[in-house]
Amino acid sequence: MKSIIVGTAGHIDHGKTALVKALTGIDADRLEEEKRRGITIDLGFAHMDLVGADGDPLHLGFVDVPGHERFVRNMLAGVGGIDLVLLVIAADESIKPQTREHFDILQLLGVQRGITVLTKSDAVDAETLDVVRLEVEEFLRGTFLDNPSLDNPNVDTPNLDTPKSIVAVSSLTGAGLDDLKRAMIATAAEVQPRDSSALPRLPIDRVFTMKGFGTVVTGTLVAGTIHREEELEVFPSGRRVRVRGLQVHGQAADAAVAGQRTALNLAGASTEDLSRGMTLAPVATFTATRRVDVQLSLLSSAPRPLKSRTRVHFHSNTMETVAEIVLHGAKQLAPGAEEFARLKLPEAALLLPGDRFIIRQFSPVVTIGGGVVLDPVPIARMPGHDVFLKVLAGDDPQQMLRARIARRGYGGISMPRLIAETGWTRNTLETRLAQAVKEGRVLRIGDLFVDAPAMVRLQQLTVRSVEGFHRKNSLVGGIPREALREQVKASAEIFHTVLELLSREKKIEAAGELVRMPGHGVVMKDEEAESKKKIEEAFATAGLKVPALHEVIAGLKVDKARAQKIVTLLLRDKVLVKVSDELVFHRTALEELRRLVAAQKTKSPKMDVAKFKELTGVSRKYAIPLLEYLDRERVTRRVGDAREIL
Ligand SMILES: Nc1nc2c(ncn2[C@@H]2O[C@H](COP(=O)(O)OP(=O)(O)OP(=O)(O)O)[C@@H](O)[C@H]2O)c(=O)[nH]1
Ligand SMILES: [Mg+2]
Repeated sequence: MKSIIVGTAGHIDHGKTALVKALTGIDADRLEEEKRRGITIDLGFAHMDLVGADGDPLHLGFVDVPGHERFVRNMLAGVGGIDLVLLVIAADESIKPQTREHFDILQLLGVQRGITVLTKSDAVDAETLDVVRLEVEEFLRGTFLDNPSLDNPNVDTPNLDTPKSIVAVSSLTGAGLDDLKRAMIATAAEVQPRDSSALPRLPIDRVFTMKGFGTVVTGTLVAGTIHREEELEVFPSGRRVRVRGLQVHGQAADAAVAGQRTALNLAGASTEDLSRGMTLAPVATFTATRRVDVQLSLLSSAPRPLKSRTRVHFHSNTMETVAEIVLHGAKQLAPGAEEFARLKLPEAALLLPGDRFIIRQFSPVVTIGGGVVLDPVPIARMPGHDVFLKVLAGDDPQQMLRARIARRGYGGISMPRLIAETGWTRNTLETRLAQAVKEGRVLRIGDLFVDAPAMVRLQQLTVRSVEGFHRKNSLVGGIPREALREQVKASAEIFHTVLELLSREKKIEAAGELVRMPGHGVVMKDEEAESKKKIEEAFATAGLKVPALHEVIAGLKVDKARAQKIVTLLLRDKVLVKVSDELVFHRTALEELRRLVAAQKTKSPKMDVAKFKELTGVSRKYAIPLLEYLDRERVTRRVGDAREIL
């Protein structure tokens, strides 16, 4: 069975609700106020079953929208998930302002299929009807409602009269309704079924409580499948809910699939926790965002150019908020023009690539444009940003993925983050990445996908860093791994891979803790080697009564700068240990000190400075820095003037 969603659109009082009732028998005006005032205020719902062009059952879910200009925001909440529109134009009034505004909205939202219905045909004579038909044909010329069925050679409707793209009906007399049904069946056959294996998303359009059930939400399931007992996440609040019960088009069911009007009875949330505009989606899969990069079009009917940093009403799916628009390429956008832009939202919302949206200006509140979400996780603008957005605005999903991976450089991107940023399933991503991985354009490193050219850049950077290190530190055998990793700013996993690659190609040597250029050991001349030995000996024999460093250096054959480097080397190798700015000790002397202090503990756990001096035989000048060193090393702890031995 095919299920599609049919939406109405058109000016107030043009007979949308009457038409839905004439077709389905259901009065979609459900509010008391609507019945009293005879106008639609909020969305209404109905459904009917037909037999599809292929002989299979065809289920139509209707979303009836209000035509009143004050309720366009409600219309926008309903029109997001529709597959096929009935553009309703009353034959006695022809095209009116909300005919135009609704039609603009349908085009901006990318609705692909529809039928134009001239209602109230009983209220005009044949001549008037012809005139209106001509007017409407003119109005629709070149749009998606311009004879779509007739132009499509792929549609095979052998048993049907050629469906007309403009159908005149009377909901009062029933005239033309059969033509309309035939046209709907033919058009429904052209509707691409929505992807039921995609990740599910249900934008909520109604929330209410039902006696004996509790909290119920309804919406058009725009993608995927939702099962009974499934756990879902509410966006943007992050609340987790469980699907206790599920209805599709008013019938209890075990699962709802994309393209169906869906009602969910939820456990884990009350009506206060939920509202129109929120979205239900799989748990721990997506993140709500306050920044999106989009492709934006300004209607040619927009009253004035749109300046960057303008604030507008923003509508997407069932959600409504305000957004600040920052144009990427220009200071302002002329009516009829298109531009990449970044939208800043006051609160986080779940938006995914491909989501359509509408913008309306503040005053007067009219629709001025709309567009499509390209990137829900924009990174700060960088060179080539426009090229990146052009790829996302294109139609090659493999190229889009490569661009998304490339922009992460050698940081790479994990599968879960790719899912969150594209809205695609793991399977879809695997399929779309397979070729790039096979060709070596994208590398799989652990759970990361990494751009191959970025990895080459990292290899070059790593080699340059090691070379640079050698230049500055001729006496040191190599750069410690961790220091190198911090210098090139790579994650542990990626860095490990790069070192392996470079070692295998013999471009570097990564032996033990140090990384160096091949064959680059420490080149120490005889004089330096002798000086190193002298320094070490001077400190080793001094014990805790160490000489001043400058005195030791002064007694060497090498010059001061080289001597300083040798000391640095000894400090790095932890042969010497710096205890304070002036005091350097040999490692063995400090080890001996620890033993002494530990032995003292068995006699008394407390020790003052005097006791320490007595124990070690050092003067106060050495005692204080040494005790502070022991405190830092957690051998002792200062308690008042004394030390507690730990
Ligand atoms: N004569 C005649 N009257 C109609 C026909 N269809 C609707 N009407 C009348 O037109 C009025 C408006 O009809 P609705 O169906 O409520 O119009 P609507 O487009 O849903 O209006 P909103 O939802 O408020 O935008 C009602 O009084 C209907 O009885 C028709 O085919 N012929
Ligand atoms: Mg109505």
